[in-house]
Amino acid sequence: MSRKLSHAHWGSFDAEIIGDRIEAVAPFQHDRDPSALMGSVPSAVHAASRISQPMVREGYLLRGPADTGRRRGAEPFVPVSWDEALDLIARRLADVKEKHGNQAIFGGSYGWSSAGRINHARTLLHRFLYRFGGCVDQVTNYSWGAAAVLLPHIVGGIEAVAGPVTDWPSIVKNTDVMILFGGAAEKNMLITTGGAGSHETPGWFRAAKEAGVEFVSVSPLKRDCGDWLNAEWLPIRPGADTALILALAHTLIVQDQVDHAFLGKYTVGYDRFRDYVLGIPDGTPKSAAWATELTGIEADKIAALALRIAKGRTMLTATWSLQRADHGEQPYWALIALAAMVGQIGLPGGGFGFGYGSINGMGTPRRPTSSPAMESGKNPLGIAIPVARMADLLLQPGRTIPFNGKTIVFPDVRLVYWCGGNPFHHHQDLNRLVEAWNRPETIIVHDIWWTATARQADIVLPATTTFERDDIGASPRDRFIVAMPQLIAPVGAARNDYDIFRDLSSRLGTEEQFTEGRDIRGWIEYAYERCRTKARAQSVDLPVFEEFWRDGFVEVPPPIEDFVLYADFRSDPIAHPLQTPSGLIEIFSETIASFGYANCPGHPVWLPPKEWHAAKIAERFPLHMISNQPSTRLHSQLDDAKLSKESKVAGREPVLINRNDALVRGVSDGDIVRLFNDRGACLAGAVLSDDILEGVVQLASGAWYHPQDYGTPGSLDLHGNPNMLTRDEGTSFLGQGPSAQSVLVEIEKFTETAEEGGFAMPDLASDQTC
Ligand SMILES: Nc1nc2c(c(=O)[nH]1)N[C@H]1C(S)=C(S)[C@@H](COP(=O)(O)OP(=O)(O)OC[C@H]3O[C@@H](n4cnc5c(=O)[nH]c(N)nc54)[C@H](O)[C@@H]3O)O[C@H]1N2
Ligand SMILES: Nc1nc2c(c(=O)[nH]1)N[C@H]1C(S)=C(S)[C@@H](COP(=O)(O)OP(=O)(O)OC[C@H]3O[C@@H](n4cnc5c(=O)[nH]c(N)nc54)[C@H](O)[C@@H]3O)O[C@H]1N2
Ligand SMILES: [Mo]
Repeated sequence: MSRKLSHAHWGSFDAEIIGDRIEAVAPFQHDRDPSALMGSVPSAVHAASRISQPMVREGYLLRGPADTGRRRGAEPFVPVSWDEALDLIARRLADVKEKHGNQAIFGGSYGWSSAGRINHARTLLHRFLYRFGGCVDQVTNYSWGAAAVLLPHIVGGIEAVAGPVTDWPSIVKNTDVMILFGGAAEKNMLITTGGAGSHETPGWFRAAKEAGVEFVSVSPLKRDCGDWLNAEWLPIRPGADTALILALAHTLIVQDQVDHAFLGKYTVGYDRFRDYVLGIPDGTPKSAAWATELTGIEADKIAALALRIAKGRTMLTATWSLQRADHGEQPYWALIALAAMVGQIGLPGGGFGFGYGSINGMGTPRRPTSSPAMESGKNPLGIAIPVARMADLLLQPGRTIPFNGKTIVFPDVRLVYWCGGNPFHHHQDLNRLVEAWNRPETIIVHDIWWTATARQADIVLPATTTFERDDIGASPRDRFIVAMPQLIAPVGAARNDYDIFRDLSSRLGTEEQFTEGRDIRGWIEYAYERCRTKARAQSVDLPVFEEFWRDGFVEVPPPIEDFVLYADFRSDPIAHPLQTPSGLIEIFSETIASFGYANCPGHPVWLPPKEWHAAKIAERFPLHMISNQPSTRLHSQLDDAKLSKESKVAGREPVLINRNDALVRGVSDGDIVRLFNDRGACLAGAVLSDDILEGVVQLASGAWYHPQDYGTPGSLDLHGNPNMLTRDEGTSFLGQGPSAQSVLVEIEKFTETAEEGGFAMPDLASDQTC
């Protein structure tokens, strides 16, 4: 047996290896709060759902892209050799490029891939395709797509949502109360992009509590704040946060608690916002009483909260989920306006910052040294769609959509190449995606497991996990850089994405540009050394590569001083202006107003979501479904592994239902239920609870989509993927972010004989081997 340190998005761990198997894992010695997710690693790596070798859909192998009667996902796959598969892909890419140009190749390939920064699947696909003339790409992200577009207009950059935000030492020492819109669920703190040597966020929350910081959790779900935080729970109807924030602003105005000196010196456009809040242009004051109707929170509680916010040092924060909703720009913009009215932006422990409760490492002290990374370079085609408009792109070639003041024209996509993401997990309205996915002539997917995306491809290539290759892991939200030496031989015929793309590049005449003469190990050393040079410029001495690789990790020392977001700007707004047109915080944005978008006007406004409890359609679908991040896996990763499998109820993803809602529907704990609306339906396993607001149900994202009939829109998902039900519409014309959280459903007890709910292996044609 040997023992080696390794690393994943859910943290670093020691792996125990016997032969070519990872048998067990143990926490990394420096991790303050190791994540239980590591316990799923052995079963995931050695799962029966691993793709064993390259595969081609039978109809595609026989008829190629002319195969119009294709039934992706329903037909058998034929195993082929690596050479056959790579020759086929190279031929097809060259063919599409020649006949239709690079704009017919969609290589956006959104997805988290794995924590290794060199074998980063999506980056490698981009690196490969950009050297082949480019591809249609995706910009922004599913996590905070609306904020990514909004914040640069309002505060001149994305720091407030991506980090660095005001750090925890500053909060622990200075904050009186922290208002958590969307809570701060411990489950979310298990994860960081690029992984974490140490999970520090839970510890910082605890330290803040011990230092006397008070917490208020505004959320429909009680468990969005663990009991350990002793937070006051203010249950709110999903989608109503903007109304609450406007009412808090209204209370501050009528109670004369507004910091006019701050507004005058650091902001523009407050007067227009104030008039709107007072109801001058529309006759509707956004008072606490007005918001009670919308939020379900009593007016006196709203007024008391406003006064509490104004009284001491207050940190206002919201989870990223709030902006993954219809008009998701509004709660963020409104919260910034509220923070400006309170006047504490740029003060220690005060102001605002998003995502403290969304991901591990937000606010963890970290020197601004760079992380090692692979580079994709620039897309020579220069065409990119907002990330979540992916099904629109495939369905509607030639259509134009507004996006952040510009117009995007959808090209005619013939070939889709996905590597490191799982759209049949992450995209909204999966029935619509099935329809869209049927359009392109060729779909190529690299994955490790038979996810629904791999299963619905024409050509499937098996990728190694990070544990089967050398790599390096790091995150800007963590102090550790971690060596990721290969632990075991590749499982089956799996190959590294890097090697696959190198061999494809070689067939297409771009190998030298792709590799720049380096193999994987060469890139790891190069990336580490570059990072070391940059660190030196900031007086941080990192060991040489050999030493780092031998020791397995390096810890970048924490900064000496606390970090306070916008402190420079506050100290001198002339010398340190924000990168906005005015150089100030834009409570009213002339730029956004000039776009003329009714769904995102020039200042924060209340715009009711199309789907929520007060919509007409609630008569038919009265339950608001939250599809949040899962506690037992990372998105769809590790679903077919220990922790996630153990959490299933009757073989389905658990759905949390308020006890009263269950009672009137005759649903008991452990029943299989059917969730449905006009877009689709899925099964799930009922879990009854009092910790969820009445009228709200919660079904975590990430259960592998397993329809009764693959490739057929409208088919029932047997396993519990919430994206069967979600809406595939942009947050607004500004951000065009995903709006998964604004969705209504109905639930009924499922009384038919249920088929198997979990993973389903695709059929493999048995008469062919490679
Ligand atoms: N309803 C609803 N939907 C949501 C959300 C929500 O809140 N509600 N959240 C959204 C958010 S915030 C996000 S970030 C997305 C996440 O969506 P994704 O990032 O697409 O989800 P993952 O499951 O992480 O998908 C990564 C895929 O890459 C594969 N993979 C991992 N490592 C490698 C590798 O080295 N090589 C290759 N080739 N493949 C690899 C995994 O097997 C997996 O299939 O989901 C979004 N979807
Ligand atoms: N364990 C685990 N952790 C993860 C991930 C994972 O897959 N697994 N994914 C990571 C990723 S990619 C991301 S982007 C982040 C996402 O981080 P978040 O977006 O913060 O995570 P969610 O779990 O989607 O949402 C947090 C909570 O917001 C609440 N909420 C939903 N709608 C509303 C609303 O309208 N109003 C209010 N007030 N609250 C609402 C829900 O109850 C939900 O539990 O999580 C990261 N952390
Ligand atoms: Mo995300």
